[in-house]
Amino acid sequence: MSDCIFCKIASEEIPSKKVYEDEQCYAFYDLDPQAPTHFLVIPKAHIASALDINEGNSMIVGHCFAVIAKVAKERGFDSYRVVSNCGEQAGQSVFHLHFHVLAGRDMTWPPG
Ligand code: DGP
Repeated sequence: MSDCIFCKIASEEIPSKKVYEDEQCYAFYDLDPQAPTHFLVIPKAHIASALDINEGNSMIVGHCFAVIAKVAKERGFDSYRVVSNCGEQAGQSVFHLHFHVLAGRDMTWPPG
């Protein structure tokens, strides 16, 4: 989508600190880290939020989670949190589906 900041990051039109890339997804460090390690995994295809996941595009979501596990293993994480804020009330500020991956500190629950 032409005016989507995460589409522009995935196409490297806007620079980011890349963590991982393949044909289907892109991972990069969050601009405003909430943990010692905090990166985002996004599908390259524009999906606005988790509310827009359906039978036709859900394979990419599974792929994103496989990438998260691969990067976590490579980095030796044995504990991490994956978060996807869906909708403004839940804290979503960028409307391109993304998975926050947070690691390196104790996490609280409920998240607040
Ligand atoms: P959310 O609020 O759940 O929609 O998360 C959006 C995250 O994206 C937020 O933690 C900050 C991050 N972010 C927003 N714009 C940029 C950007 O231009 N570059 C990077 N690296 N991160 C961004």
